[in-house]
Amino acid sequence: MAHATRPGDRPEPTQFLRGFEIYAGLLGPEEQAALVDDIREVVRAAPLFSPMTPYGKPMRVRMTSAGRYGWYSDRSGYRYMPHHPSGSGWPAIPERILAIWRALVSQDRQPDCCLVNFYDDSAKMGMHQDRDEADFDWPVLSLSLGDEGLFRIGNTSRGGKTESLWIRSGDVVVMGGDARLTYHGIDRIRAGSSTLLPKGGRINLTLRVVD
Ligand SMILES: O=C(O)CCC(=O)C(=O)O
Ligand SMILES: [Mn+2]
Repeated sequence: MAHATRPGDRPEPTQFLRGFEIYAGLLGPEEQAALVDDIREVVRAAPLFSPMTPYGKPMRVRMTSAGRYGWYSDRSGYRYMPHHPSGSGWPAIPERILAIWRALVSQDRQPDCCLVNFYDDSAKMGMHQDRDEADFDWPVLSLSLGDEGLFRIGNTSRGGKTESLWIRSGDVVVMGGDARLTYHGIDRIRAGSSTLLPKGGRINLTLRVVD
């Protein structure tokens, strides 16, 4: 990481927004490129798919996961699954990604799931809470690569005023504490804003403790 990583010396957030900790520019260009290689391996083992919402519409974002669990959705609802829709197990969470969790969240408990979201130029994600996990004391760590995404942060109940910020490649956001159940979403992708991914688009990784 670009910032200090000595044990016990955590990087400081560059901004707090509605209880979310923003670490702008935490990951330098070389680390971002290495993370993209890691994600390519994950996607080779567990191809991206478009989950169906419980309402019967396919999600605009394509997804897969690494870890003991992967996030999944279909007509039966949102949940974590121990295997990919193909029936294969999910690949392990790459070590480089776990190291970011250890530096910012915990050395004692690993995340169970690394959800991989891929946004093409026209993809977005509606306002939602992350609430399919058993224990909301653990934060969700979000890491972004590639094109910029307009991240909207709301409140702990639906509706009300919101605030938005552009999340750039290499930025990390930790959603925890009183903000663990704050509504959030991605309004749009700024096509061509990064050269990290040869074909463009945005990758977002979220690390989650599930059970
Ligand atoms: O893409 C992002 O920055 C947010 C992703 C997200 O909220 C989720 O996967 O639950
Ligand atoms: Mn979320």
